[in-house]
Amino acid sequence: MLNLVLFGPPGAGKGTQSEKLIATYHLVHLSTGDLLRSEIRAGTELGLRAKMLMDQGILVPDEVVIGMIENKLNENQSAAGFIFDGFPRTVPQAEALDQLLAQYNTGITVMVALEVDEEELTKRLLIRGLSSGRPDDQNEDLIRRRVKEYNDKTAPVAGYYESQGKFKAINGIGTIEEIFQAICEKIETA
Ligand code: B4P
Repeated sequence: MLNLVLFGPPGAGKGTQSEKLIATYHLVHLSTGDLLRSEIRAGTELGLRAKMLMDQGILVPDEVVIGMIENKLNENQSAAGFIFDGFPRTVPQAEALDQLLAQYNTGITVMVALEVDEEELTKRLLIRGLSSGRPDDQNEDLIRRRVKEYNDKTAPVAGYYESQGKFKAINGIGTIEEIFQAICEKIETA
């Protein structure tokens, strides 16, 4: 079973690369950003609460996203593996994921971190904001807030996987195909 954590700051290309990886490795895609946006579209109570935080660039509480991931793991028990995109975003989320996977006698195979500087992230997200309609992509102050939230709360997750010998970093600047090939190489040698 291949369980991949795709890691990196907002706009690093996690969603973009996930689409290519799913097609190659036949993994189930679990994106907490996508799951939260679908709750927002459905107008659920969870979605309304998440929207208030996401529109300010703030992380949604751990128990909310852990609960969503638990449901998805239960629904996909015969999967060949999972790609975790945008999750875990805090160390408690990483610990909870290990506990959930242990129930299925499995664990994370490898974490691949996409490294992209803040100037490039801001540029990409502002461009996406022109067409995505995502409120969190539409102004530079909010993007800086998201990057700060990443540096404060999410960056330590890299150390969590490093201490398990599962952390691999790649340069997230280049063509989508070049970055895809670099991720595949890390997966094949994991
Ligand atoms: P996410 O939906 O996870 O979004 P993201 O970090 O903005 O994007 P990603 O890295 O996937 O970028 P993409 O490939 O699209 O999170 C949104 C919000 O949800 C968070 O701020 C938070 O509030 C909440 N949330 C989600 N998960 C959570 C969790 N676990 N805990 C708590 N809260 C959570 O790429 C961005 C752009 O760059 C695209 O336009 C793409 O075309 C472009 N691009 C990609 N690769 C490129 C390349 N190589 N060169 C040039 N451009 C490229």
